[in-house]
Amino acid sequence: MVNMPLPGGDPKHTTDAKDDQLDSAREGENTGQLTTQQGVPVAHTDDSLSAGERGPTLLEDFHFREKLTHFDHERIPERVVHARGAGAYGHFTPYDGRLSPYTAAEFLTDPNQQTPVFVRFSTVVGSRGSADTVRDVRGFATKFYTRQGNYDLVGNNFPVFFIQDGIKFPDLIHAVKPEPDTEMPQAQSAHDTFWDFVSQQSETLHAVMWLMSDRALPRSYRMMQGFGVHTFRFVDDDGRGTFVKFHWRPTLGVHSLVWDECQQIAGRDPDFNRRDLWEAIEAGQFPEWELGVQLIRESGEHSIPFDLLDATKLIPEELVPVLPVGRMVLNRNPDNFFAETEQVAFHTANLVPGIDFTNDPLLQARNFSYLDTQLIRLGGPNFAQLPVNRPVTEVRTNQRDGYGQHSVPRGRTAYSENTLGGGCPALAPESGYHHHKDQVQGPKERVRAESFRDHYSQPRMFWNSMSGVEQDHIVSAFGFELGKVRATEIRTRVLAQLNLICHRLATRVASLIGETPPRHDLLIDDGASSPALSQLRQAPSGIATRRIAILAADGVDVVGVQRLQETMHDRGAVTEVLAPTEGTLDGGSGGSLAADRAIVTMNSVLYDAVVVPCGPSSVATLTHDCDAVQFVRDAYKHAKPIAAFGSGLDLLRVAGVEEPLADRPDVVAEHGVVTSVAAGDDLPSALFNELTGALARHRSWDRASGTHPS
Ligand code: HDE
Repeated sequence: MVNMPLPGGDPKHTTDAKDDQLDSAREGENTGQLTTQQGVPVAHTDDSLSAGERGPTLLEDFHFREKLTHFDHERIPERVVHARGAGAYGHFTPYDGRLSPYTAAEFLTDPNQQTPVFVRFSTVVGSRGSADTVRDVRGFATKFYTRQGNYDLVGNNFPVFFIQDGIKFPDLIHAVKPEPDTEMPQAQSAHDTFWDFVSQQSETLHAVMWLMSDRALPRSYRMMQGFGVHTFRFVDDDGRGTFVKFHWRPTLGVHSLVWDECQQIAGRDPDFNRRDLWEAIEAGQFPEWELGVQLIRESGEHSIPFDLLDATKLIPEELVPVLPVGRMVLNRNPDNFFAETEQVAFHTANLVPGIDFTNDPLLQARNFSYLDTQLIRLGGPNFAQLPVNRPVTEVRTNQRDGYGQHSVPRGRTAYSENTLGGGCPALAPESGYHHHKDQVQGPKERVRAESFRDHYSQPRMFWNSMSGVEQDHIVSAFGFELGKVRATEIRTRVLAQLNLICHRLATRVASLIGETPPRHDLLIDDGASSPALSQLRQAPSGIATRRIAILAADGVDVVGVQRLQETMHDRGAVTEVLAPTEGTLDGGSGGSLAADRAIVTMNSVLYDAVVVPCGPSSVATLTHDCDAVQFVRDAYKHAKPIAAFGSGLDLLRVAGVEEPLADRPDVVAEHGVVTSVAAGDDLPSALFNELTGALARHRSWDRASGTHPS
């Protein structure tokens, strides 16, 4: 399985065992003649066959009937959760054999094996056509096409879940989905039924804290962590088990949007995260994640201060460090959304030797649900034969028939044991999958384990771990969501729950929604925190793929812009020149510049930073263009890096930027606003460096105006 360019082809496009296999299912471009499903050439497809020019349509028009019938059956049920998603292919390689003492899974232990993968990212609540930038958990599901069969790691971008037992899943989802009488609101948790559920189910609180945090608003799928959530089990060659938690860490850092931006983007580009993934891969800027594991000896299970089987708890990295074990790169977009991203079928029970479950009751329920759901969604038991789902290993089962049977099994025998078929397919007593020999005993009963009872210490730890800005965002998010809740008793119950996490949190939220704060501070806070949970406390990442808008019009300083573009491109960022109209801009002192887009078609929420270059007539045009002024205003409000040079500073003044601006060629950089009065060849490289630093920090939350929205 090597990564080699396709013959005669695109250097970005690589081939591996899965890509090769998909080739047999790929159809050529639609360049030949139109045919029916039966391959009969079609002479005419715009008018149906009728009796007379204005007469009724004839039943014998087989082309019409086939065309309409197929169209009528184009839709399949969307996923009941995670309906909206985007996917890509890539590969995973372990760094070395460091996991060999723990697991027999070859794809995790043999650095010479590069395993093809397909990853699907998703939102949870919204329908297939909903916006990407809603406040929600993101799915992060990976199918590893290993040499030992398919392994699916079906995770999320939060390390904890809302409930402890899968039997509550339909209740949770019914509460958060649009309300059944009106089918409103779409893709939002900000409504009565969700908070009614939360207010009575304190086990939801930890995941709810994550949902109200910036983690629920990822800037990009490429910039979010992934978690397996449950405690799984590694099993070595001798059958010994080790508990394991899986982590994906993006090399681009973990970054979020702000809520006000999310709402604007939902209208301006509902495909924001999907487009970002697609475009980055097309541009050869392949997203990468490091896989990490937290390992806990089976004998050490009870040294962890909570139950490892409880999916509402995380293991702080400070307690059990995350061991980096390998790297995943996504480098190929699918050819067809429906065939691949829609039809991919993940299942928590798709395991390979070396990995096993635990008795986590949420995981046990999932092991039932995923197979069950594919049967209705993909219409029968043969969905594993769909091109995206097929393993790269050979498949030999005794299963036969069913809707959508694509293979042509040969021979007389489809049962085991047989003698007529030579005993084949034969069993694999050594290399086959063996379930871990877990000791279980106890009475049959419907009961929640005592060890699952604490629902407050980890939400509190999460809250304590946040920086001040992150806490502000959480408070505003609660304010927004509960502000949408109409039933006062639900608001009161939620505030009572928050009071058990932190009295200050409850009081701040109450004041935002005009409710009486809970009167007493009921808890003793042990001050526990896990600094690794704070996004803003993490070291700044590079600026690869960050998008910079350059606002320009006729008369712009072409030399200055070109120097900016070259420098920022060298550092991996993407620049686009936005002007009042598309076309070619005349430079103020000669030369010209291509405008990539008209300002009116874009908005600062679609970029990470904005630059206003010099050019007196260019800037004069922009200061009279409401869209350009608003562009800078929004970027400032959203705490984004802003740079301006020469006369470009005038647009910042008109937009109400309140930071100190340069009055000399020396660069002034205050709270992510980077300015210099120099232009063209005289532009100091410090301007580029300060802009780079501000982009790497992502946002400047300490703006003078202090008005950034959360
Ligand atoms: Fe899922 N989940 N889930 N889930 N889930 C589905 O399977 C379910 C849970 C997750 O891109 C469904 O094929 C139950 C936790 C992802 O195709 C369904 C329970 C986590 C995806 C289902 C959970 C997830 C799904 C819907 C509680 C994170 C999208 C369509 C017991 C660790 C996969 C489908 C994709 C999808 C059931 C809880 C992640 C109905 C019953 C916890 C990423 O089977």
